[in-house]
Amino acid sequence: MTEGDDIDLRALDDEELVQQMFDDLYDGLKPEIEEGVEILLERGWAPYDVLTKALVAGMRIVGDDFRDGILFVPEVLQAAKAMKAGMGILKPLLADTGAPKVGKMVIGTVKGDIHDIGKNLVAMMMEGAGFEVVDLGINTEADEYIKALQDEEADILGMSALLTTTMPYMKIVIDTLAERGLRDDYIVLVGGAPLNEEFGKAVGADAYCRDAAVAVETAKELITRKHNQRAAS
Ligand code: B1M
Repeated sequence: MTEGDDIDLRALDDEELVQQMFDDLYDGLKPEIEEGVEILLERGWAPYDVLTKALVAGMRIVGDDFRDGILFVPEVLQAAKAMKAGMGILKPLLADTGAPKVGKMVIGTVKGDIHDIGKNLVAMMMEGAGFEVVDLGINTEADEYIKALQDEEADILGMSALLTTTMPYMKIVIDTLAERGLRDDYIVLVGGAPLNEEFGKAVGADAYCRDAAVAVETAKELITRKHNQRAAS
């Protein structure tokens, strides 16, 4: 019997339920997180709000305690699994908008890095906004990104990094694109918790995206600009 079994989640009001979901995520209780997500949806919450206000906000608490040495890798892995289960329920709701396809993105977490929750979220939101997404997963090498961009005739390269030790790899990918004369063929977007605007500029990306919603907005804006430039030339 797990801790969450004691609590009737349906008896809680929204605020209490979200607090309880923070605790359940912290404790890596997958079934409770799934139930919490279902309840919030039944109560009319928008999928994006469930994602950001319950799951992403809860993961922030996990991250803080991981940083402070209160939680360790096995616990964080459990929390990540619970988060992914919640995201699994939200994915079709965020992805199935029926919007016409506006462009194609190849996305992956860079070489040496296995964090994929943020990257998955970006992929989900991009799909929801009408982009086709080719997800290369984690630990992605420059050649893999470039091969996928060419094979898939993609418009956008999205790279994610969560570690200060792996984020410099983004520059290697962008430099490799440039060496092969391909840099200007693609819009390059980068994101991940340790990055910032300045870093994005320094590695030669077109934009740094703070979160998945910004990634969607930026992708839309830059792809429209690209289409307009093509039409004018
Ligand atoms: Co890791 N980890 N971790 N970890 N982990 C961090 C990143 C860390 C900050 C924790 C901490 O100390 N507070 C720290 C990095 C410190 C640093 O680099 N300075 C850290 C560490 C040290 C490690 C290990 C080295 C630990 C160890 O083994 N000793 C190890 C590394 C393994 C490796 O990659 N080689 C490790 C392992 C793990 C787990 C496997 C346990 C697990 C990952 C599970 C998984 O992803 N499947 C894990 C987790 C879960 C985290 C934290 C707690 C949470 C990350 C997360 O999923 N956040 C994290 C702490 C933190 O970030 N505060 C931490 C939720 C997610 C929604 O946010 O990914 O930021 P985020 O994505 C956001 C934006 O950044 C943006 O949009 C998303 C949401 O809207 N975004 C993009 C992300 N990618 C984008 C791409 C884009 C655009 C936007 O492209 C266009």
